[in-house]
Amino acid sequence: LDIEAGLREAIAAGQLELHYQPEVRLADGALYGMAALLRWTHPVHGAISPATFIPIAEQSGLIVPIGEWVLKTACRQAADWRARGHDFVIAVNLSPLQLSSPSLARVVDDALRDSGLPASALCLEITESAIMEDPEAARRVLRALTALGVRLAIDDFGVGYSSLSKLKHLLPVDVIKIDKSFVDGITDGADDHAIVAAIVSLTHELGATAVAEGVETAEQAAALRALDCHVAQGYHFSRPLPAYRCFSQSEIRS
Ligand code: G
Ligand code: G
Ligand code: NA
Repeated sequence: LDIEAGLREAIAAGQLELHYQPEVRLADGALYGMAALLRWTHPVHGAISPATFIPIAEQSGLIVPIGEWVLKTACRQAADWRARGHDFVIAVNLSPLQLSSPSLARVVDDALRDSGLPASALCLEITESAIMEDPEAARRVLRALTALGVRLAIDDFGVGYSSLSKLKHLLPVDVIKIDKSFVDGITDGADDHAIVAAIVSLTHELGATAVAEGVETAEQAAALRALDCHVAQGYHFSRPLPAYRCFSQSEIRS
């Protein structure tokens, strides 16, 4: 299977789809946001994981047109949900290459205009490591994005060893997503519990929202709630779902 050649055709052939995973407020179970996650179904090879194809899309530059499709599709879907009374923030992943693309702010602005989605309803997720690769360049792009009124999230926080206060100094952060690797050990390891407690408390001091990733059990959710972590995402609440299933029944656990 030539992933790069396949990906070149995937958008036009309608093989890409977004799934959506809820981000749930721990205090009351209300829906805080939805994270948009890319899925690719190859006509012969079936489902191919983003963990496999995103790095190839990144190396080949294909992530730029694919990312544009993701932004347009996620904004349209969120605007459609809003029109039906579902009011929340839609979170979209940006890859490092998109971050260094000079057209990013225009692409985001176009996606907002096309869909009619208010900028404040869009949260762009950037990994800590993508920012730290070139902090000055990241700062310029992120200023242009925040000038549009969108929110910014630092994804996979904690694995890159940068200090939160340094990040905050570089850019206006609205959301810190705590990496799953820390959430995994929160109920059985003193270290992970202490690390998550520190990240949550710093996040709040900076006026941002803490979102825990990869929450799989009720015990982890309870531990996070006790630490005053505001929001959680993970299989305990819901797997990522295709759009048509998101508000069909009560698929999302609170
Ligand atoms: O959802 P899943 O476990 O399959 O995703 C694997 C990885 O791919 C995650 O790190 C996720 O952040 C990333 N990913 C999923 N969708 C997108 C997307 O639309 N754009 C980018 N750049 N990364 C994505
Ligand atoms: O882009 P974002 O940080 O929202 O991506 C979250 C990633 O984690 C996606 O790849 C998603 O499929 C995956 N994921 C979400 N919840 C869980 C979970 O509870 N367990 C595991 N193993 N993966 C999860
Ligand atoms: Na992400």
